[in-house]
Amino acid sequence: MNRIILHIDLDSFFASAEEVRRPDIRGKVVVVCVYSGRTPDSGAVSTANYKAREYGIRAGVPIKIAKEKARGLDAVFLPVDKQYYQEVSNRIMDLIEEQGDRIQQASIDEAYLDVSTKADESWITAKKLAEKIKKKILDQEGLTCSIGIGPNKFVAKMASDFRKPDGLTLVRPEYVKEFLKDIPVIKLHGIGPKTASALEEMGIERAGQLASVDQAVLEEKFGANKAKLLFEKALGVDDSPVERQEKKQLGRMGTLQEDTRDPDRVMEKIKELALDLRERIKEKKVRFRTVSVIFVSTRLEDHSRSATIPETDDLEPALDATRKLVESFLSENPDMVIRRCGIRVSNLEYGGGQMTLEDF
Ligand code: DCP
Ligand code: CA
Repeated sequence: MNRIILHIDLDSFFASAEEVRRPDIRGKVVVVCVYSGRTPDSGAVSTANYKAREYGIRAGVPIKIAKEKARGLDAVFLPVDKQYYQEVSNRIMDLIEEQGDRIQQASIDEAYLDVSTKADESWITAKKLAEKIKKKILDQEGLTCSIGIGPNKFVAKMASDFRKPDGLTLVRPEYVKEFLKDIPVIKLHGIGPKTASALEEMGIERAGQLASVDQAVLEEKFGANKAKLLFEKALGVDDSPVERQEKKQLGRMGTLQEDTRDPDRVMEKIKELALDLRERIKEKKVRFRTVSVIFVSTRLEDHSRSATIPETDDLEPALDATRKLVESFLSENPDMVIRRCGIRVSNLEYGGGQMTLEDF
């Protein structure tokens, strides 16, 4: 059966996440930095928004040089806040997981989704699903992403990279060769800079050229295994499966009907989300020991509160704990009005969790 794989990649993730929570910096040049602390400007750019990239400011550029490039521009330099990006990422991965079960998270802002079905119209269905995912991520998190759809993970990844930001690229199996043909070898996912420059030295600059090189020549230069791999990349062949890894947490987020500070309203929403989460817990046969409530305020501040409970697969006792978390959070934050909220379980035991140390 032909496979259909989606690759979802958030656009300028850390920088866009900063723009979401800080409306005052939207539209400016936004540069997120890892400061090493030696001097005020030592360190490197972690990522920059697309506006900044127009001026050559991108991941890996030394902060000092980035500042020179940004001179005279309306630019903001911010330190990385990994905890915040992780929280946003967790919510988005939960959201993607709702759309299809076979998900493999590839990094903090990337995931593969296997949506293969037997239906003839499934490429069209896949495209509709991709549009739906893009819309959900934008509506719920204010972020754009780029999605590639292809017959395997490699092609899907190359397709998501093809048009960025906010792209959607579908590559049907019969167009894979044509699609890859003009892509520079250095851009082929999995080919490192050393191999790329070795290929360039041989006059091989694009995937199309690589695909038509004499096999013996490639084998002599790189050995049989590597040569095979290079041909596969050039032709867009990849059999690797979308490997579902055990998630470390399961959660659901939702937007309140109205912004509120009323714990009853918040709990109403959490109970509604818990219905769906309960199904997920049953399907995955997990038990959990931590329950968290997530709050997003009207000013888009992000907060969560957690409680540890005796290990269970039952959300009921967890809901009692969440009520307390909601009440104490609201009284600790008298000025905060809540726009979105969610519930999450973590500290998971898979396989029903009946197996304990005593079983051995
Ligand atoms: N990252 C980093 N240092 C790098 C590359 C990335 O700290 N050298 C971090 C910041 C990015 C995040 O990882 O926001 C995701 O990496 P991507 O390579 O997907 O880059 P972006 O999402 O920023 O940009 P793009 O729109 O090109 O995907
Ligand atoms: Ca990205």
